[in-house]
Amino acid sequence: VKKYLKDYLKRNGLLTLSVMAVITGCVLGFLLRGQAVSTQAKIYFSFPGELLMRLLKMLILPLITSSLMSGLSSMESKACCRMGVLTVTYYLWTTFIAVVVGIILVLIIKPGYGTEMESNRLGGGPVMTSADALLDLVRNMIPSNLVEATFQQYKTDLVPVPKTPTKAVQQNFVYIVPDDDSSKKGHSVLLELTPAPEIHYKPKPGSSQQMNVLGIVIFSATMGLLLGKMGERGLPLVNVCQCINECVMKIINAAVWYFPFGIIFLVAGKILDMSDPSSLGKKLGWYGITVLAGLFVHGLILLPLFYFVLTRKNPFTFIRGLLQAMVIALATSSSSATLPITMKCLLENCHVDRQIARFVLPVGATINMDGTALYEAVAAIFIAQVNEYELDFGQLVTISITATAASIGAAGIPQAGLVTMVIVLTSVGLPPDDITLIVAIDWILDRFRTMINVLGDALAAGIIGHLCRKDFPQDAESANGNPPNSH
Ligand code: DAS
Repeated sequence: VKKYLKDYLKRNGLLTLSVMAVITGCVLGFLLRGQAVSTQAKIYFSFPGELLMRLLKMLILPLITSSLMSGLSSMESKACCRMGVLTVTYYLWTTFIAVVVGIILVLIIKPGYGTEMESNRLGGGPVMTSADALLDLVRNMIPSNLVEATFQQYKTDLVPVPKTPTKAVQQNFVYIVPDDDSSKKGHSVLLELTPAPEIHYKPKPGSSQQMNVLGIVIFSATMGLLLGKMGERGLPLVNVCQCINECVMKIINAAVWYFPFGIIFLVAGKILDMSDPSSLGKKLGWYGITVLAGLFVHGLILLPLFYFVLTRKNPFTFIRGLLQAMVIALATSSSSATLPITMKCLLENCHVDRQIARFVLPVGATINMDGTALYEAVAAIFIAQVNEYELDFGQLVTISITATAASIGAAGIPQAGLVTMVIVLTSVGLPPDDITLIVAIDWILDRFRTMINVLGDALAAGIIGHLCRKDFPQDAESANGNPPNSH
């Protein structure tokens, strides 16, 4: 029995502790909700959870840059292009399928019909069109300042625009005074534009939440490819990246034993802050059930099916190796913050080739968010149903495209999907304010869609690794599950 327990704890100790931590956090949070806990006490109580989030966020930048630069630099360029095309094609395909699953379910269940929810009746003109969304996505790929952008990552928020019309003065719009106005002949004046349209919420200008991670992924991938072409000359920097990557993985291996402790306070602190569950009532119940049903169908039926069809291996054995990452995704509701653990699970439990994992995961955590895409499509149609606004087929197609684009543009941070939701709503003329209808349970749904985002990225790495196995024969370390060593 002692030997069995020792083996079990060696293999599943952390996972067991993490699951127990989530349960303990929930119990503790609901127990404390009944007490009068002061704001200051809540801050102190949530501190271990805040440390956990900061630790994970701290590792994102060095992990993404070192993984991509060291991983891509050691790849043969043809193999690398094949892998890149396969990866992006697979991501777009699974994200679109997730949206279709969500649309079908929300049209069948019809959670928004007959709800007595007060909504901002239609009239909120398009604040951001799907063209804006696509432009924003491309804009985010080329951040004007990589370093500064990194530290903006978690400042993205919705900006409540003051109700009174504000005058938007455009600095460089110059109006030449007509000749007949002798008092100001030939002068130019700044023209004050008419008051900005009455909109209440919009992503803060330039706060493009994806600017940093997507920009850094593109920059690091480009650097990795160029380093690979430099041959000997690039080796010093490649070795530096290999060493950084190895150090980051060692920090993760050491830090993971803190996670269960941090998870308890992270989850309990969130529960302390959440709005009163009874206020949700049944009106949001069917909406939440629709989202969760969609995530279940996509995450635990379709994605494993794709994995089985493409690799002929048992997908649930692979998913078993990812459980630790999915628990962290559930606790943190941030796929970027979960990235270090997802990388560890892929290399040590699922034995995916390091070079594959180092490319597919950082890119996936940035642009592949099946759970978010499904959620945004369901939420938009739910809001249309609440407004008794019949969407035609063309609008459903628009929602599927903008939900896919919005999920690509969403950052892997808590409730990012709520922010990019504005794009989907305005693309079909729905009032952006109606986000307020679904905010109350978003913090719960966010956790589950983040789990599916992480699962989708990891399964993709398994599939791409299998399809490109001839290009990347697995090296010994990652084959027998030892932590990766630099070469
Ligand atoms: N929380 C986001 C993530 O980390 C998903 C979302 O907000 O939709 O993937």
